[in-house]
Amino acid sequence: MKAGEIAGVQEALERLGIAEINSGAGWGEWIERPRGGDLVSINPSDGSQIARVRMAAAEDYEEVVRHAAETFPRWRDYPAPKRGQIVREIGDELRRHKNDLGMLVSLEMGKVFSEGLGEVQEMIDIADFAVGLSRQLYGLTMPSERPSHRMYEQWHPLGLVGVITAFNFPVAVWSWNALIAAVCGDCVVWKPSSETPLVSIAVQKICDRVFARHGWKGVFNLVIGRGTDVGERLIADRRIPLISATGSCAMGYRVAEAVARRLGRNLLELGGNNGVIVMDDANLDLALRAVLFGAVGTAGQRCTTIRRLFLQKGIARRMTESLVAAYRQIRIGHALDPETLMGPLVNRAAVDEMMRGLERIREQGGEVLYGGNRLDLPGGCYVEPALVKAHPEMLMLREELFAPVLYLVEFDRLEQAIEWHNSVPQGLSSAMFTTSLISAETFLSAGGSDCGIANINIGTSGAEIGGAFGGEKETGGGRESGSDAWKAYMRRQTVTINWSNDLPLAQGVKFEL
Ligand code: UN1
Repeated sequence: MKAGEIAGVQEALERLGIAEINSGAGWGEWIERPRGGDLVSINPSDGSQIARVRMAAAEDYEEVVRHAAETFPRWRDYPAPKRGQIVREIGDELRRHKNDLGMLVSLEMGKVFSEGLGEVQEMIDIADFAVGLSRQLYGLTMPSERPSHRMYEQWHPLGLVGVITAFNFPVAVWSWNALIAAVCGDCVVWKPSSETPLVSIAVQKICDRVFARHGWKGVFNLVIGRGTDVGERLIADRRIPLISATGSCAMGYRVAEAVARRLGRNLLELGGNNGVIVMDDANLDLALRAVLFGAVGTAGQRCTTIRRLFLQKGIARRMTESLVAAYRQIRIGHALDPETLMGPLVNRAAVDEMMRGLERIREQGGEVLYGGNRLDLPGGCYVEPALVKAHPEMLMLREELFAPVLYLVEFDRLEQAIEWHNSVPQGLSSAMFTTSLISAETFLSAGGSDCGIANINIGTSGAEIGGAFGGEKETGGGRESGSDAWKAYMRRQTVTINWSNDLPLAQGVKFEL
């Protein structure tokens, strides 16, 4: 089945203006023929070609960044609440195009339609949040130790922000960065994943139209291209004070190194290896539903996916049996089929990676209780999700295998579970299922979960935009989205004003002729 043959898809692509050959480089105008070669966007649900994109080469990158840099001083000086009004209109347009965009997300990377829609809703939510924020970029005032002196801090726009996004949340994570950066007064240069070029072009086009209504271009900018042509240039570019990147830990090490070499700032959102602890006293029905969504949703390709499940001895057998029974019922198929619960992996390489991972799991003594097979369906990207009985010392437990593989580990005591839970290099999201206040508070205390996100009676994935999102250790330490994550996109200036005719020095220092 061709992409265009699925009911409504061709019309959606046309409404979004991406049905044919697309330019992958623009700042509000598109470079007609960028010179970085062609990229074909493939639908992993059936292996068909969706459309074609011309990628940016080094000179196209230069042209885009030049426009962004020229725009910045004007955008910086445009009042923040007015910037917020433009973001409000972007939110309105996203609402209008929610179905088409959600469908395109599903088509390009294979998450089921309901999750595709959820992704667009996440963009709409952050737009609303950013609008409010545009009137709340507050600084503090502090009492001065000197008479007739006033001290305060103010937040200024930072400049250009480079945003590198991954295939699994191809547009939502961009919006966390871009919509907040925009109200903060920054211009954004976006390098999306090469797996998802079309949906990024569609979003850029929607934003372009809104900006054009207000006489702006160059605030949001897009460069689709190879890592060597575009990615490496972006991270090394001294005109770009902040690089926000989402992806693997390996990618994060590369970005951090290149950005540090020029003393730039980075905001990293890297691998997760998220654990859930289920206590004997938990509501198991709740735990089962949460684990299913957290481990199988997005075919195990969220950075927040549940990968390690720690089961207390008293409920381990029951929970394992319920999971196997539930996994048997998971309907696997085309991402846009309303019956489907789990779509394909993003590409064939991801399937190979999962199969290699499962081999290593078996070598290390892991026992596959269910699933883990490649499925012979069109496109070649389908797998069964896997349940693996694992020993706590298994090396694979320390890795993020970006596929639907869930490790089950039994434990006796809570302290033991917390120790095992924390004994991995990554630290993004975590959860506990319990009805005991003492267990819950132990998990949330400073000696409990070492992750950036810790939940009780909720899975590890599906965070709301209102909180700060990000993790510790090899996850990279960045915080995006809600709360005060906006501060990463601005520079803080501490101001002291002397409104007297004396010059008292701080700390009582005397220095007079
Ligand atoms: C990601 O997988 O990179 O919490 C982001 C969640 C989503 C975001 C995931 N709101 O699962």
